[in-house]
Amino acid sequence: MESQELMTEIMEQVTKRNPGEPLFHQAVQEVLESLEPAIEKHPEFVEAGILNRLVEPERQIIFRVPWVDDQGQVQVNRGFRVQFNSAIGPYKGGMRFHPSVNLGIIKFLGFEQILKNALTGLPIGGGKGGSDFDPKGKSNGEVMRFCQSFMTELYRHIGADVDVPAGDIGVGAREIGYLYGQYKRLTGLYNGVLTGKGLTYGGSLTRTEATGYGLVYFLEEMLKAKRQTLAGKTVVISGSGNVAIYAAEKVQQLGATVVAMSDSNGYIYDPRGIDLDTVKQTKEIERKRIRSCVSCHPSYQYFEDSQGIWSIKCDIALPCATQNELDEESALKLVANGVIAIAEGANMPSTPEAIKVFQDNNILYAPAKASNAGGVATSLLEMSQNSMRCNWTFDEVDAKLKDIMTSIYQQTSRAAWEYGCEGNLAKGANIAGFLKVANAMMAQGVV
Ligand code: NDP
Ligand code: 2IT
Repeated sequence: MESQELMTEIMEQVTKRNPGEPLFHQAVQEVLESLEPAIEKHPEFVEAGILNRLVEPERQIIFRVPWVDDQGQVQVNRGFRVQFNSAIGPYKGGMRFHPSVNLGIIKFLGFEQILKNALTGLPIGGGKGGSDFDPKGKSNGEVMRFCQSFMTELYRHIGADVDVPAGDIGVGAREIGYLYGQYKRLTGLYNGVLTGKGLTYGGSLTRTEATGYGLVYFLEEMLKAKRQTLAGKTVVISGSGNVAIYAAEKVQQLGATVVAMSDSNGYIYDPRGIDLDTVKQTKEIERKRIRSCVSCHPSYQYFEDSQGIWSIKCDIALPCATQNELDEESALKLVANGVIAIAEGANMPSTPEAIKVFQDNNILYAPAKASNAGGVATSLLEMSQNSMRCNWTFDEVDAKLKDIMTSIYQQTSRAAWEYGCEGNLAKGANIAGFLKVANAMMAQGVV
């Protein structure tokens, strides 16, 4: 069968088997489209049904999460863990707590995670989980009771050598702490079963910063290839959560100016630059909206429209909030305003149409599964330290993170070149990640 025909057939199967899951379809489609040259070189993968197996999760767990709110009312949420692929190591991937979470979102994230984790060069398979629970506006007591109930089911399915969850949207240090406490209570085990732990109970230095810093290390490599640096550049960053804040911190350290940041309500803008201490205080400590930053900095302008952030003139755009947040219209505005590079901190933040705009206009484009892999890579460094019963310094972990991001950039650009699409890092990332997973699956037989 022609490889194109095979891809169409697999896509039809995915759509039929997973109805009503457009984000999962989108993620699979983007990967399949780019794998054609790899499949043509490796007919043995087709014969072994590698692609058909890759798009079907090994296991999908859905469970009830009952808890009692501060008014004494019983609340019921839904919990998910999708253990997608364990060919190269234990399942690994974050957990998202957001009201929009459903099985399709977890599958799209889990599928992306397989190839991302392969690109890190570390022994981790792909998985993802979460819940439609909304931590926003909940008291610490409510978040704790929810996390305890969630873990009371999840603990049966995870383990330090089985499946190691971490954070994602809505799951940060507070949630990981409550989840870890309950896991330890239920199992009596003190091991590295979750990553993103606090520094006092097994966490790793640099894990908090890792996704954002890693994104900027990847961006630096991409710019270096064009003899450019970050110094003096103007940067727009969407989101103001974990990834956005530490991406902003690193670009500022490297001499660029972050002129705008956002949340799901709107964005703040100041051409002289955003003060990160205020953003950290507002978002990490006070858990308030980004517009509150204006009270400390009257020079900031606030716009109640998070999409509008892409109409700001900038050299570099870093989408770090959520999927499909940057569409064709926004991409066209960025290009018209002279953007030179886009690097994705969020998972699948650019729509397929936006990616086409970047590629058609020769804009440097760093795809999420390569450029945001620093978070999960540092999670593996946390697991290593837990197993070795030791702690590395901030600089040691940061240096390893930087090496990993450089290596991901090199693998990705080399694969693009080898498979006839030089400069297309999106295809390069998919091919390089896929080849690792496919070779491991081939070696292990039909399982
Ligand atoms: P956080 O919960 O810390 O922050 C999320 C940010 O994105 C907030 O500013 C939030 O605004 C905004 N946001 C969330 N949902 C939406 C939405 N539907 N529309 C507009 N804005 C939204 O999450 P992270 O920073 O950890 O995650 C951000 C992205 O990075 C996600 O795509 C995640 O999958 C990805 N990622 C995270 C990694 C990690 O280690 N944490 C690793 C790799 C990727 P608001 O407060 O208004 O909701
Ligand atoms: O999307 C991601 O890579 C994450 N949310 C981090 C996963 C992890 O296991 O650290």
